Amino acid sequence: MPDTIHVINGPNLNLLGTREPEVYGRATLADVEEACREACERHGLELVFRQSNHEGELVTFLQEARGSLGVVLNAAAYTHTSIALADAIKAAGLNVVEVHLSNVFAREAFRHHSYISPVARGVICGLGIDGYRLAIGALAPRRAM
Ligand code: CA2
Repeated sequence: MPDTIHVINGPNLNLLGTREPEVYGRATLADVEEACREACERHGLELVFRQSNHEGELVTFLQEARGSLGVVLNAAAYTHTSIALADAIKAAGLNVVEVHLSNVFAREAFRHHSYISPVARGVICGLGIDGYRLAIGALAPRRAM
């Protein structure tokens, strides 16, 4: 378990690549998973990759990530609304990197506030699918070359 990274995706991200490519790019969620798997393999880490449209299920996923190396979390719209997800991160003592495909600060004002950021170790936004790779690299233990 200590060498596992959990990548957790929130509501509507199962639709990636089907609509709004100008905002979210053309990659599908399967492409995101493949990129994460490659990044984890490069660092010798196990990957658990999950998506849910349901807030409570995302809370369960976070609880199940307890004891892992870290979590890459794109909570999608729940980023801007969910105290439950923030509480779950705190309660499980998780090392979380918050990721967004789009630059939320260049979008509507309601996307500028995040309940996740104050309980995250770091935040990456606006870099598309690369954000997930960078987050995995940030969570991976540094090994001597
Ligand atoms: O930029 C991101 O990654 C977001 O987390 C995506 C969320 C949005 O609510 C956040 O503010 C920023 C929305 C995900 C919706 O995904 C779609 C995928 C394809 C088509 C339409 C929506």
